This record gives sequence, C-alpha cells and structure tokens, in this order.
Amino acid sequence: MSTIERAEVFVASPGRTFVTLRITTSDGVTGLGDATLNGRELAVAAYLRDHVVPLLIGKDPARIEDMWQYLYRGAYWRRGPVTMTAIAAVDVALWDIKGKVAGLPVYQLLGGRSRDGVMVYGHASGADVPELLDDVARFRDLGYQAVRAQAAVPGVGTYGVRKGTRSSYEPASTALPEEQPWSTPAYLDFAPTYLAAVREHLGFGFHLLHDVHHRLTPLEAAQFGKRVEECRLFWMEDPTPAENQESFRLIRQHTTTPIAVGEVLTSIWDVQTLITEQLIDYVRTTVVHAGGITHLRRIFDLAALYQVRTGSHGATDLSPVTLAAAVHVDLTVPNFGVQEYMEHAAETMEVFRSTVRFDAGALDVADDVPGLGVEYDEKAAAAFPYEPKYLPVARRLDGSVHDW
Ligand code: CS2
Ligand code: MG
Repeated sequence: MSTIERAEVFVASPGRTFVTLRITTSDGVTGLGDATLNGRELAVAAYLRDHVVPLLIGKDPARIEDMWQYLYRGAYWRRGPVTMTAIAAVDVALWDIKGKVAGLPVYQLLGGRSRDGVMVYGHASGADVPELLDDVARFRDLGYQAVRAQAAVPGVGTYGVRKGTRSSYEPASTALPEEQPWSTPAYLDFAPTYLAAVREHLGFGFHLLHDVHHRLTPLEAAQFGKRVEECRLFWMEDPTPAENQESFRLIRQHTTTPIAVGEVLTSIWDVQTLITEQLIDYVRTTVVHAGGITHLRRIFDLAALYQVRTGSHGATDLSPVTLAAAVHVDLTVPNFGVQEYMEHAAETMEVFRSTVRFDAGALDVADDVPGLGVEYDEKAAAAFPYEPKYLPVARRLDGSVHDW
C-alpha cells in the first residue's frame, strides 16, 4: 500500500502571500493544497505543521473521506477558518494525488463534465463613474460575460477599487492594517447611481454584479436591493454580515435582487438556514476556506436541492491551486452559477505552474492532465520570502469600527 511519506508547508509572497501544502506518497506522487487565509496566514501554517502533518505520515492517501472525518471530528474543536482551511489543504492535496494515481483530471473523479467551461466574472472598478464605465467596457472587450462593478464613494473611498496592480486592489499594509473611512449614507446615495450608469451606457447584454462587502444592515440592504432592481443585477454580494442567517428573511421580503453569500463562511452549518429557507440565490463558499472539495460538494449538493446556485469566491488571495480545484468542481456540479476570477500577478504564476486557461469569458482545464494540473516551483518561490500584510479595517466617520 502506498502511504503518505512527507507533508511540507510552504509560505511565500509572490505578489501576495500564499500558504501551500505539498503531500508526497511512498510511490513518489505529489499533491498540492492551498492553505491561505489572508492576513492570518501563519496561524494555518502552524496548525498544519504542528498539529496535522504529524498525523498524516504513514496514512493511506486514497482514503480521502476518512481523512476528512478524522481531521474534523478528531480535532474535537469544530469549524472556524483556521481549522477548515487546514483540513481543506489536506483534502485538496489528496484529490490531486488520487487524480494523478488514476491518470485522470480531478473533474473526472467527481463525475465528469456537466459543462464545457466555467463562466467567470471579472472585477471592474473606478475612482469615478467614467473610469468605471471604461473598465467595465474593457472587461467586455476581453470576452467577459459577467462583470462586477465597484466605484469609489466620493469622500470615503471604497473597498474593491484597484490601486495600480491587480494583486493589490485591496490595499494591504505591512506594519499595521490600513484604516479606511466609511459612510453608509454616502454609499447608499451613490452606489445605485453608478450601477444605473453602467446599464444606461453599456446595456443589458452581460451579467452585472456588485459586492456590498458586509457594509449594510438588513434593512439598508433591503432598501439598496429595491433601488437597484431595474439594473437587473446577477447578484448583490454579502449585503449584510451572515452570522445571523435569519436576518436575510427581512432582505428577502423586500427585494427581488438576487443575493450571494459565503466567502467568509467555512461549513455547511454556516449556510444551512440561508439555503434551506431559500434566503439566497448563490452560495459563495470556497474549496480553500470550507473544508476542501469533499465538504464543498456537500454544501453544493444541499444547495442544489433548494435551487441555490454556486458562485465561489476567487479573489487573488486564493492561490492558483484553489482556482484549479474550484474549476474542477464547477465543471461537474449541476447547480453551477458563476466563478469569480481575478488574474493572478505574474510573480504568482512563476511559482504556481497552472494549466487552467481563460478563453471567451470562461475557465477550463485540460482533459489530458491528471490531478489538479498545478505544480509548485519551490526554487522560484525562494525569490519571494514571506512578507506579513493585513487587510484594511473600516471606521465610520465618527471613528467607530465598521465591518470591512
Ligand atoms: C472580495 C474578496 O472577491 C471578493 O468578493 O470580497 O476580495 C475579499 O475581500 C478578500 O478575498 C479577502 O481576503
Ligand atoms: Mg466579496
């Protein structure tokens, strides 16, 4: 029997920080898992190195489900981003190994293709409305069928407005988190007008998305959703924090704007009410933060029963390993909606050699590459030592902390 011989944890910052797990079997087969938790990377690296790697050595790499149960139930402490990200890294690496052993791409192990490619949405942004309109048009020219639109709110700025390079669209600071001002009234006055401007100038021939990034209360979200109904959004994302899943009932009663939730949620229990009461239209949990391919499929299957579709998180702080794993899952599930996609920085792609390809607004993987189709170049990674960085923090104009 082949056994797990080695498990290594790499932390590097090629463009931004990534934590990567590489498992090697006694037959010399390797598998990769992403373990990146933006701004809290070293916590997952330590969880893996100190508490998980010693448990893996000598185990059968083929028993993916059993390993998942062992790491989840065996820890006693349940859920949470650090634990679920660590479990995800092991799970995805084992799927990668299983594919390589079978000589098949992972999507084949998951049941085979349900579609020819995976529709993605890109991130358009602007410091003002004309800049945003140009950026949305640029994505359309690149072939995107779905575009997310964010513009800076006059006087208070806004999350999601790219500064210079794609990798740094969320300004990340080295010493301490950057503090950004926030005003809900200013956002509520302005955001519906730029979404309307996008439709007025560029029409309805593509999917338009918007990320509220947890900034509103349920009632404010209901007001916002109602105001933008005529823009026919594909979704409004994270209109309010989802710790209280029940609070989405209020939003739902007042607006038909579709709702997407899930990028910070880590388990099926965190989306259970949202799904079973049909309070959302898209579930955005990801491979890396929601326990790997094994657990994400469980979430997506539950969602399918309630006509909730998928829309996995795919910002650049999720590594190319996660993007590849997401594409393999997206290709197979019956209830796929859309996949978020931001191109990774060139430095990132020097370290992660990926076979995922973008064409005509969709991502796909090759039919003849076994496993996930991504390799980690350790030598290239050595040129990008770890640089600690934090996500920003939002403060209201009176100085109090707001949800970022
Ligand atoms: C965002 C993310 O892509 C999105 O929808 O909400 O960029 C998010 O802010 C980061 O991934 C946080 O790490
Ligand atoms: Mg988001």
